[in-house]
Amino acid sequence: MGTAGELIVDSLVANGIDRVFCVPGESYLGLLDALYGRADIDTVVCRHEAGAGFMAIADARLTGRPGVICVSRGPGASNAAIAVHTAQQDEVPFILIIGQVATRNVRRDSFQEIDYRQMYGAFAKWCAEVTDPARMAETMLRAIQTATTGTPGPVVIAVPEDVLTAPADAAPVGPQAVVRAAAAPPDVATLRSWLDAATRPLVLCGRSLDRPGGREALRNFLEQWNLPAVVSFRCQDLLPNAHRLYAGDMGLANPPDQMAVLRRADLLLALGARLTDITSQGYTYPDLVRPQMRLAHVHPDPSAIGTHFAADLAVACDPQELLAALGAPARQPDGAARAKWIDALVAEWHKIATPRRFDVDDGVPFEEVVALVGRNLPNDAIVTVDAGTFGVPVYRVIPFAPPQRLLAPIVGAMGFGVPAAVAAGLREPVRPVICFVGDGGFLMTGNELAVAMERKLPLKVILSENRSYAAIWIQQEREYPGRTVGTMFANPDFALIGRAFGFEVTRVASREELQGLPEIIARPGPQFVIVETSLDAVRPEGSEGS
Ligand SMILES: Cc1ncc(C[n+]2csc(CCOP(=O)(O)OP(=O)(O)O)c2C)c(N)n1
Repeated sequence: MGTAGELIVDSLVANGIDRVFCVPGESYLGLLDALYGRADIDTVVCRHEAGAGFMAIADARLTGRPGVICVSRGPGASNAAIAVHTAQQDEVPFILIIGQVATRNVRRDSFQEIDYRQMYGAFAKWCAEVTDPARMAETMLRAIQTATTGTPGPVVIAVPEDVLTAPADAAPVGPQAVVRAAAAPPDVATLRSWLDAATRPLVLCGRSLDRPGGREALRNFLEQWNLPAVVSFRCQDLLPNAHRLYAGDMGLANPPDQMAVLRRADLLLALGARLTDITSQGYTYPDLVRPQMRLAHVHPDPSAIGTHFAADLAVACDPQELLAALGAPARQPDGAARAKWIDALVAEWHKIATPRRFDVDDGVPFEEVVALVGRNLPNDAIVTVDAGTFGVPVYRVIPFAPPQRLLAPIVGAMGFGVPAAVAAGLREPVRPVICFVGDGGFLMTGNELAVAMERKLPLKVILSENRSYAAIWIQQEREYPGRTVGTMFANPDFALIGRAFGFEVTRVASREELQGLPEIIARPGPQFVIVETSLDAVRPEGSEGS
């Protein structure tokens, strides 16, 4: 008979999970021991639980399976909190396993003890404390089901150290059946008739389509029905951005002219998208609570529908199932009118997406760096982005096209970029992985480059050095002109840091030097590019934060 710790590992493996990220702790030795010598699961040793969590999130984004991290009690579990929050807002299946204090000491305020059900109760989808090894199989079943279904999200499992080593007489369950609800035929018929009748339809597509087959189904649907689409916040990689039906994204600061056109839609089909804060432009698009246009909201999670915006048609189903059921239109819409509507939308998007020229001499405008990378982006590249003002052009001027991937924190958490790149390099060793990160975010995590070094990952890290938390500095300049505080800093020698992690380092201090960037990115080994970034270039109004 195996232990409860072994049952945890067997349950993960039975569900296709072949990698866990961890920082070890004395409170879960029994689980670590269950990972010993296993060829079917890769244990990635990390240096900080936040980075481990971000790696697991990026891995989950690429596999569709839950990302898993194992951490120690109190301090380890506290460090992991940012990943739980990110998994919740980014809709990522995620399992955090915590070694809890021994059962005899639970709720005694013992050394490093936390009640995780209280701590994580506010933002995890589910939080369990397993006090009986006989409940381990059931707990893993529910953990995987909860993390992956509806709106995917984080699950926390705390297991006392003595429970981990206790015998557990159960077989692991897996692979578990996937919940994939189909739309009811009357709803499909209604939506078909609405799509047919609409003069100015608009599809707002979101994270639920970020899974195998989702992108292809979406593109096919839009082309068949001749429908323009916008993507929800930071989901640019759902559709080719140069496609004639791509009308941009719902971002941190969509211009008023673009919003005026979007408001003219007479049918909004929210497809696999949650209408949350940024995507709904601060709950202003569509109109709260009764939208100005017909709203059809399709999402796997019924609780994501009708929470802020009253839907005229509410369909809780898998978006891909709905697209399959919708099929092709019976007749093509009026060609000229539809073309005019699409043109109006796409014209606004092109105004935003066109890279700008900057007349500055205090460094390299990072938008020009991003535009150059975008023009030379390999077809199968994975781009990871941290949070900061350097990242803003990534969402506008890189014309993403599947199978290229964008791994950016929807929650806007700094520190995500580097660990995400490391996880992507581990998962997709032959695809080019490019990471954009600022000098603030790089030092929030960054230690994950030790894993890149250990596993010999040829990552391309492009670090924007402007010696400031510029995204916040800009906002201070706007709201408290001349009174900036807490946003400027001194930097260590990043070239030494890059070399210490085994990277070849290049410093780009001028536009002339920038021209060599595509060649550097195309080199086979790990590359660390430090860009002397202009602050003047990000001074204008309308710059974004996270
Ligand atoms: C973990 C975390 N802490 C704080 C913030 C608030 N914040 C958003 S962007 C930003 C500055 C980012 O600085 P840097 O990485 O240097 O990029 P820059 O804005 O200078 O381009 C800060 C502090 C955040 N989003 N996440």
